[in-house]
Amino acid sequence: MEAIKSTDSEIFGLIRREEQRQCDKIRLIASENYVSAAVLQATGTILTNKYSEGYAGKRYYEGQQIIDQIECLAIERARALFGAEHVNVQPYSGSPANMAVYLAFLNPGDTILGMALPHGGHLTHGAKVSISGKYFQAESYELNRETGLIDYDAIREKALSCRPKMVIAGHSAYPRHIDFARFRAIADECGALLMIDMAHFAGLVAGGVHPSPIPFADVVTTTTHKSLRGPRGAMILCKEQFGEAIDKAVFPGLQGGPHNHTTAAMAVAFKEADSEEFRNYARQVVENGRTLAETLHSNGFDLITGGTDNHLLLVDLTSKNIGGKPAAKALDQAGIVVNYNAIPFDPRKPGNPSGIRLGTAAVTSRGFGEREMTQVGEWINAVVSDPENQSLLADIAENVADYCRDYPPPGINV
Ligand code: DSN
Repeated sequence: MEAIKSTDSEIFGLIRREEQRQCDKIRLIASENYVSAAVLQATGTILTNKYSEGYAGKRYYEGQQIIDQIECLAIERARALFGAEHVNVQPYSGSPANMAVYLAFLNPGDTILGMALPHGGHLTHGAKVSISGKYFQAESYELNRETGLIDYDAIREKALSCRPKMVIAGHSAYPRHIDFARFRAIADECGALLMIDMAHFAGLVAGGVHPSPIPFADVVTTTTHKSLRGPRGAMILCKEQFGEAIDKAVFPGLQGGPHNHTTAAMAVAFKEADSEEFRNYARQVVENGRTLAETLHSNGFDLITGGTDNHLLLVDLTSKNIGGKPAAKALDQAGIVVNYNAIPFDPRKPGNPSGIRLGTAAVTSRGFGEREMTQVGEWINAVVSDPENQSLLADIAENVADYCRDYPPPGINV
């Protein structure tokens, strides 16, 4: 970073501090991860200098001899990794990927049916504040009030009554597997397309520890930077018959030139994900989720659905007499970074909901196993039990930073 240091000492200093923060804190934000040094290096290359509107063999600027090869490699690796017929690696991130799918298949005013945001869905699945809820007739399904699980019969009933043009499965905060075959059957019965957003669990699918949505969906979208451990970006995977519509929607429908440095970093990440090492990582992510769930449960925490099948836990703090926001703030002070999150049928406002969301993808990348997750669960319990005790929070933060020193994250060398 010598050049950044001499050109812009302010930004250099801030990057260094962020590196230190990422090393010293326990990152339990379910959508975050640490990329490898190789992915990081690819992201910071001269590929950022090139414009490449179009697709390999059909670009609108010359000089694509190398870029075409990079994009084709990324596509081929993604196709092999996920067993997909057609892949587009150009979406800038998850929200544009979802918008491109809507642009490909829907007209303004068409009906879509997705999981409600406060029940674990994503903004772009039809939330009223999002363009997906403003331009489309967005209907939503909720979780079962008693179990916190997806209620497939209720979704079927809703789909048959609102007749969506597209059914959307996938989530940002649902700790269990999804029955993709049930969603396929519901979409077929009401004549809808099925889009599955696997952003959160794509790495677990690649690692073979989560059912794959590919055989069931017409279109699958995913970011590449969550459990998949790639750069910030996204891709769309679909049946061959939809490939042309998807490509046209991404470019020229929604975006301009692809971010070639990101495409290269994706290719590197897909290569890394196609390995025994990554499959072991994915297994450990899920094991770590279970261990954290057990530790919290034994300390009296209520978990939505009672536990987890994936990398994600949704904790209801109602019985602990604390809101999600003050709990998240106290945990951050203690060196444990989480986000506050609504729980299904949350009686509290979104600005200070009843829950926190935890994820194990990032800590597993730095080598945490069951022993470490038990320790993390005990620290969370100590903080949530006494969140205003400043000296306790400071002590835990110091212990956390010491502890983290033995688990250097990939890609960071401080
Ligand atoms: N912001 C992501 C998450 O935290 O789940 C979703 O886009």
